[in-house]
Amino acid sequence: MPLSATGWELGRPLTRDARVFVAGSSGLVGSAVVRHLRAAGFTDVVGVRSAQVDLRDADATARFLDETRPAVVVDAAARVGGIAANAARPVEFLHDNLRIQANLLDAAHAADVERLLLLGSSCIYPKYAEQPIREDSLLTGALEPTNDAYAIAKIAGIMGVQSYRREYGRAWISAMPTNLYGPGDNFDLETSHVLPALIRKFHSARVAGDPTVTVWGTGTPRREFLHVDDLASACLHLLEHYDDPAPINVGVGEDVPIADLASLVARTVGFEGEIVYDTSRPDGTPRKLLDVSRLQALGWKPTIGLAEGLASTYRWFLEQQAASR
Ligand code: GFB
Repeated sequence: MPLSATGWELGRPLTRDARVFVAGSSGLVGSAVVRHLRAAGFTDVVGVRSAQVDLRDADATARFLDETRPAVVVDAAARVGGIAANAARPVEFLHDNLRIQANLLDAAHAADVERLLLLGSSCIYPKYAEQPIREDSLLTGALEPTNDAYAIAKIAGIMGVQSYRREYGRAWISAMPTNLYGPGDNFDLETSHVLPALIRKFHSARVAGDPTVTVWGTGTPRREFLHVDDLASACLHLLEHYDDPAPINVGVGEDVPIADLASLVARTVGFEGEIVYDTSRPDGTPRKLLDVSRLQALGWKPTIGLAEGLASTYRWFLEQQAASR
């Protein structure tokens, strides 16, 4: 098998008894990564709740990694949120994510973690980047103001991985997923991302018999949506097939206008009323479709289409509603 510049055997499967620490294991992404690794035969997958180990605390993080000594770390821990949460709380989105990433990378190096995958976001790219967005467009233009604090933190995470490769020869990588959705998502109407927010809005309107549902913005921005189980599959594929300093995009290669997403959610939920737009709410970046040709060249592609993924996420949402009664 070909060796990478850091000496990593590209294509070598990870041994299934390797200890893998998934930071953020109870979140949307982390829980999907844990599910996928266990289904793939990994027998020693470790997670930790932030109540047990606050990754913003450097000493606690260093102690945990020193005690756990994983061979692999997947960093799916972050303070995340939709356009409204990012715009309202830039300090937390900047500083919490900077601390989590710096603490994890430093602790992983001290614990001699041989393989690490840091997850970022498509919002790291310039607001008006050429579409579809290639990884080398990073830092070539101004960021989208509604989420520039989070974007800077995630860009710093990429730089942290690249610095540990350069200074210590670490076979560590970073991946930039597009907008994600799926089981375990946040459905809070103010802090969530658009897809779960619309599921909740249309569901509540149908149940209450409301005549209209309000969608933020103009409905014209376009977004690409990747089911989180597909992301988890891509994470394992990258851990076994990718070892390059450049971040690598993870997406489905097509996007939809928010208005079309709203209609699809209405149909999925069974809402037959009217959709109205609140243009006092921000649109955010007009488009952020990722160029996923480098990932496809590694032999990976997604398997869950938007309509199918939306329907299964809605079923999960209904199960949670029933369980919480
Ligand atoms: O998913 P979202 O909150 O974040 O918003 P971004 C996507 C688009 O959906 C925006 C519209 O144009 C919103 O105006 N939208 C319509 C809504 N109705 C709603 C609604 O009820 N709730 C929400 N949240 N949006 C995020 C970044 O940007 O992308 C994060 O803020 C992260 O940091 C994530 O990078 C991947 O897609 O605009």
